[in-house]
Amino acid sequence: MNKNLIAGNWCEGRSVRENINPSDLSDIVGIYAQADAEDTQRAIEAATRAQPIWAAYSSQQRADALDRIGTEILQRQTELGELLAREEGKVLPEAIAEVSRAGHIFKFFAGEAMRVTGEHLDSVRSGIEVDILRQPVGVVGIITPWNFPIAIPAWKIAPALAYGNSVVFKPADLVPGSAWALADIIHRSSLPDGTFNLLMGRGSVVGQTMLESPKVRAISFTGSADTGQRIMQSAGTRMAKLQMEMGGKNPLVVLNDAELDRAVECAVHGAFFSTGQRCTASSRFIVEKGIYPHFVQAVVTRLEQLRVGHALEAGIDIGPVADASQYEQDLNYVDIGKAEGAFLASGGVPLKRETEGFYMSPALFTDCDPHMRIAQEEIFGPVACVIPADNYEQALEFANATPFGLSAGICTTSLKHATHYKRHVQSGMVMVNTPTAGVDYHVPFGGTKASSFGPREQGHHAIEFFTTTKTAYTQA
Ligand code: UN1
Repeated sequence: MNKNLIAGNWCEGRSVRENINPSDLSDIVGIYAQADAEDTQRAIEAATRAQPIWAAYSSQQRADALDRIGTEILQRQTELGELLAREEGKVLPEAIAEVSRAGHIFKFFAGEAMRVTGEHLDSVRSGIEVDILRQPVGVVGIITPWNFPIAIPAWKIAPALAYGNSVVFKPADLVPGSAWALADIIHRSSLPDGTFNLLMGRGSVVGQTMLESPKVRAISFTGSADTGQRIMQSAGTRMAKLQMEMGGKNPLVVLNDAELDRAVECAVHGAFFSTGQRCTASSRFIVEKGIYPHFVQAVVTRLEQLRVGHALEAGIDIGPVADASQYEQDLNYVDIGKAEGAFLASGGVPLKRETEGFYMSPALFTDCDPHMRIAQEEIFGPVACVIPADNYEQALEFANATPFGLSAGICTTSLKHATHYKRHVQSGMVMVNTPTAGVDYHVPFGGTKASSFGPREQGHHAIEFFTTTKTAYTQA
């Protein structure tokens, strides 16, 4: 049984949970301890005691620890990738790439630990000088989703530790395996006991205790918009610092002058790889009328070539949906799309494979109206819709017409339109001739409108959330 890590000790839980492989429901990946509210309180206490000790370590010591973590992750990327693919269902090459990304993130933030700069100014009053210092926030609560079981934990935990914070980490219930493996690596990297704590368990118990504890000064969360609202109501009202990455309904605009092959690759990769289970997934293709029939035809042809199957089988392009409730939701949206009058041009049906799993063929709806539910609500599965547009201006208007604003793409050879789109699309990330999903780890990540709240994640900009400034006035 895999235990929780509290105050430097592996601890049994009051109950346990099975981790099931969505590619093969008879395969139990492991048994994981479930923390309760009391365990969570103990972890928060330990993190509170450890934080000043860890912050007093030299930047070199913090950098060395993060670098060791990154090195081990990279050395074990195949093994950890297999575990990830087995518990989450993304295909093995994607899973290995995700593990490798996590390793690089730790190495990036090892460097960042050495690059914490301040500012020095003269005061407006003579004889006084001003220093602006960066300091850790304190105990940080980290709550992560199931769709990136190691990369998202890495891009929150690594900067938290780099800047001298301590961590209470609650991974998604569905994917404790990768989180546990990461915790084990971190545990062996000689951090003071209690600097990093792992609490596997329910959001309503572990998560809620973290949200309500005044000792947890900051919460970094990635997940659904609904959960984001609840976090705001609990932790927001007690003035915790919040960083939240939530949903998307990301548009990919395809103009008449686009290179067709590239547009099709961007669309298929962005919408359907990782089984469409990415907040950055393209779920709306907004296509100018001149290229519309060619684009739809080419996407349908490409979708029919994709192989859906067991995530660990060689040659598979799309693994299963992650769990039963997500599977039901995806298939339900296919029914909603049909009922709304969209045309189901490809896929959208459950598939049988040798092993029992949550398999479905990637669904493409065409002739969609931008106001349909399938064109407005985040589905978080392999379902995309095509919306015709009269011209660039209308495509941009449709692109902006949802509550979300995470990642927006455009395929065009027009410098004029690409430049205009980069400036005017309402999103935190914009992609020209490249998929909306699959981002770099060394630059800021985040959205606008209902997609995100608080300072950006990743890259050097992560310092905004994981530190606070202190302004020091000195009269010599
Ligand atoms: C990516 O597209 O590479 O939950 C990352 C998500 C995002 C991460 C996407 N926070 O899907």
